[in-house]
Amino acid sequence: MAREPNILLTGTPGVGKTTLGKELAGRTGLTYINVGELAKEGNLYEGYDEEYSCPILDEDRVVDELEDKMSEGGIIVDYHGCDFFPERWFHIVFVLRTDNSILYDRLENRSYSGKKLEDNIQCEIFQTIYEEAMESYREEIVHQLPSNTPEDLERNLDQIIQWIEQWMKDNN
Ligand code: DAT
Repeated sequence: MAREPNILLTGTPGVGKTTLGKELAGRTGLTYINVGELAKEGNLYEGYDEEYSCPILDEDRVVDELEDKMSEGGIIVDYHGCDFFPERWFHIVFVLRTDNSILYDRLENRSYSGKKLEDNIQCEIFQTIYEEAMESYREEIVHQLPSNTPEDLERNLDQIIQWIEQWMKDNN
């Protein structure tokens, strides 16, 4: 069977990882995995964060759960963090970026408010996830993608699909 790359889509909540990841999977046949959903289904938590009113991800169990699939290849992983995945898993990392005012509206539409909303906007302003990605992976494989408009989405899809095709040629 042909080798396929593993792709990480990361960035602040609301930047469009799920939208891009599902569409990319649909167009390429790669498998989309949403780590938030995976954790919910498997109850892969290790406690509860009172401040943010959300469960705390059990990162080790998430990694164990994904290990076999990742070693087969052809996986698109979507998560708003990236420092706990084994570096060797990913052939390329995309950090989606959204302008603050646009992100604000998207998160409000998702019923984020108060501290949770403000903290996520700050996360984007301070490019927290981009820096996390640059610290966790080789800089050459980390790419930022603008994710503000439907045109951005199409451009990102085209660019990633081209990259996948080239990777497949080079590795098979
Ligand atoms: P994430 O998975 O990063 O939390 P999402 O895919 O759920 O983000 O997208 C959040 C919202 O923004 C959703 O209503 C779809 C919309 N959206 C995503 N990408 C977009 C884009 N490039 N242009 C316009 N809207 C977009």
